[in-house]
Parts: sequence; C-alpha cells; structure tokens
Amino acid sequence: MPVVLHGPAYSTYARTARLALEEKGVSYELQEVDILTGKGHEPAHLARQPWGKVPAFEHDGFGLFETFAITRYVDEAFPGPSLQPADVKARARMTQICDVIDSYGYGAMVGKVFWQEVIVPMQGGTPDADIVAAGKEGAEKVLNVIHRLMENGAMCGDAVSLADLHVLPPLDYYLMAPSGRDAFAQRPKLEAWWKRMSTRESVVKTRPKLG
Ligand SMILES: N[C@@H](CCC(=O)N[C@@H](CS)C(=O)NCC(=O)O)C(=O)O
Repeated sequence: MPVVLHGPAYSTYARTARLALEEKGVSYELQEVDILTGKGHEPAHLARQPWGKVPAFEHDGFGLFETFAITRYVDEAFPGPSLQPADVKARARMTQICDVIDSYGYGAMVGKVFWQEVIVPMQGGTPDADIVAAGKEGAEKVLNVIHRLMENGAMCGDAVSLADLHVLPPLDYYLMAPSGRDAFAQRPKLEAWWKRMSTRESVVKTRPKLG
C-alpha cells in the first residue's frame, strides 16, 4: 500500500512530514485536507486525527498522527540516510529542538506573526498589533535559544536531522512576515544554515505556494 500523507501543502507541520519523506526518498501521495474550509473536522479526517489537525499519515494500513511521531517513523521504517544522529547527546539535542519549535515556536511564528501579517491582509483585514508584538517576542526568544543550541552551523550533529526539518517550515513563514525579516540579524549561524537548507531539493520541492 502506498504511503499517504493527509494535509494541505500550506501546512507547516505537513511540510515537515513531507520533508522527512523527501529526504528519505519515499514516494507518497499527498491527500489535501483543507483545514481552512473545515475539512479537518469532517468525520473522515477526525477518524485519522481526533483533533482535526494535520498531518495524518498511513503506511501499510498503519495510521499515525503527531508530526514528530510521523517523522521518526519515516526515518526508522524506510531506508536512506538516517535523519537522527547516532550519538545519544546529539539525538537528545535534536529532540529538544523539535520540542522547542513545537511548544513555543509554531504558535508565535506562524499562529501569531505570520497569520496576522501575511494571511489577515490577504483576506482584506488589518493585523492586530498586540498579537504581532506578542508573537514577535515569543519568536525571537525561540530563535535565540535555537541559535545558542546550534553547533558548527548545524542544528545538531553533522548531517541534516529531524531538527532541521522541524525548524525550517515555521521559520520560512516567519521570514515572509515583515516582523520576521530581520530574523538573521545577529544570528549568523542561523543565516548560514538557512542559506544551505533553503536550496535543498526537498525544501524547494515542498515550498508552499501562497495567495
Ligand atoms: N501536534 C500536532 C500539531 C499539528 C497542527 O497544529 N497542525 C495545524 C496546521 S500546520 C493544524 O492542523 N491546524 C488546524 C487546527 O488547529 O484546527 C502535530 O504535531 O501534528
């Protein structure tokens, strides 16, 4: 049975799962579930993801939700370059960075700043300055922490890992927002990392088309 990922191409979490699939060279079908039109809360999707969120994943009749569980499964179930460092401390750092971005990064960068400054104007509205300010404060703290944790220009270890794949999609959206455009100021390791990562085939292939 083919691998199926349920989620729209514009979702950052779905993009992280797709990046893992692309990096492993796994062929998969992307089934669009448009959460903006309520498709996430239809019974078919709730059966896959009880909270109506994306992505949801299937492989050989095995269903999985929660992006970090999906990316680890993809890394471990398929051949290809390992996306988790063998060294136990580097692997713990990878998990820490994924959890930081999930717990504190996504909501601030995407839910607040990107949404207010990019999506709201696209829909004809005016950004809420208080939400933007709170989001920017949260996002900058996350970027400071990640920048401090990065070693030798990599998120962790020597090769691309799940940490890179979890950080990149929300950061990509943050950079599109006016408040996120100076994200690399005084963060040279992050800037060098972005320059390398943003031209990678998996990253280019999964870049969302907005508007
Ligand atoms: N903990 C979930 C979070 C997924 C998530 O928040 N996805 C967003 C899209 S990027 C979503 O589905 N939002 C719609 C909603 O919250 O109803 C995971 O790791 O997969």
